Amino acid sequence: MSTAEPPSDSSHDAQALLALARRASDVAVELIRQRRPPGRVPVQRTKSSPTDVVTAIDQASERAIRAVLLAERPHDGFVGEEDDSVVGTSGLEWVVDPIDGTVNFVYGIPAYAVSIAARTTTGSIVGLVTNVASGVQWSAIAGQGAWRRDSVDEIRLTVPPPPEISEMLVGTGFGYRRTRREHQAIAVGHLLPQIRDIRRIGAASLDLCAVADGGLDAYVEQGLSPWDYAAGALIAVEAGAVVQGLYGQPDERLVIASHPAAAREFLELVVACGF
Ligand code: LIP
Repeated sequence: MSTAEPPSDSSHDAQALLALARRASDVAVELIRQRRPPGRVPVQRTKSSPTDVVTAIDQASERAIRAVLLAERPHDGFVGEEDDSVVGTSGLEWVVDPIDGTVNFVYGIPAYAVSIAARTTTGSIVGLVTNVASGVQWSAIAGQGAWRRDSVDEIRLTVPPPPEISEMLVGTGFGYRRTRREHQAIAVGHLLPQIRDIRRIGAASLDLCAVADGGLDAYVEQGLSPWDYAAGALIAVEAGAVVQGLYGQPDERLVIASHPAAAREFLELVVACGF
C-alpha cells in the first residue's frame, strides 16, 4: 500500500494553516469554557516549582488541539507545553500553549489564552492567540500582516509610534523558581523608575499581542518557553514590532518587544537594569 509522501516545505498554504489553527483553537476554547468550574480550578500537579501548576483542563486542551491539527496534517510535528512532543516529517511543526496564563486561569483572572503557531526551520508561518475569557483573537501570517478580531470586527494591526522611554508602559513577567524571581525583582526594581509603569498580565502571548495592538509600548521577560511566545512574537512582528533576544532571536534567556524606533534604546535599558 503506497503512503502519500509528506508535503515538502514549500507546500504549506498559510491561509489553510491559519484556518486549521482557528478550528483547533475554537475546539480548545469551547472545552476550556465548558469545563472551568466556578471559583478556583483544582491543580492536578506542579512542574518546576510548587507554584508552576498544571490543571487537567490544560492537558485536555492540548490533547484536543493536537487531535484536530494532526488529524488534518498527520505528518506534522507537534510541540506542546504539557505532553510529549511529536516529531514530524513534513517540515512543519505546531508550537502550542493550551492555556497560557495558567495561574490566571486557576484564579479566574480573565487573562488566559490558547496560543498556536506553525513554524518551519526558517521561522513561524502563522500565529493565533485567543483570550479564552474575552474571545478576542489575534492572528498573523508571515509577510502578510497581523489582525485583531473581536465580536464586532477584525482590524489590521500596526504598532503605534513609541513615546519616550520614560513614558513607556512595559509588560513583564516572572519565573516560577525563587532564585530567578529574586533576580527578576531586582531588575524590575531598576527598570520601574525609568519608565511610565509596568503591567504584569500573566500570559506572554497576551503581552506580545498587547504590543501588537498598542496595549503596551514594550515587553520584556526571561525564562519563557517557545510555546509561550511563538505565536505572539509573529503577531507582534507582523504588526511592525521588533521582537528580539539578547543575541538576536528571542529565547529562554530574554524576550523583548517594542516599536523599531525604540528597540535599541529599550534593549540597552533592559541590559543596564540587569535582565
Ligand atoms: C506563563 C507565561 C508568563 C509568565 C508566567 C508563566 P504559563 O506561562 O506566559 O509570561 O510570566 O510565569 O510562565 O505557565 O501560564 O503557560
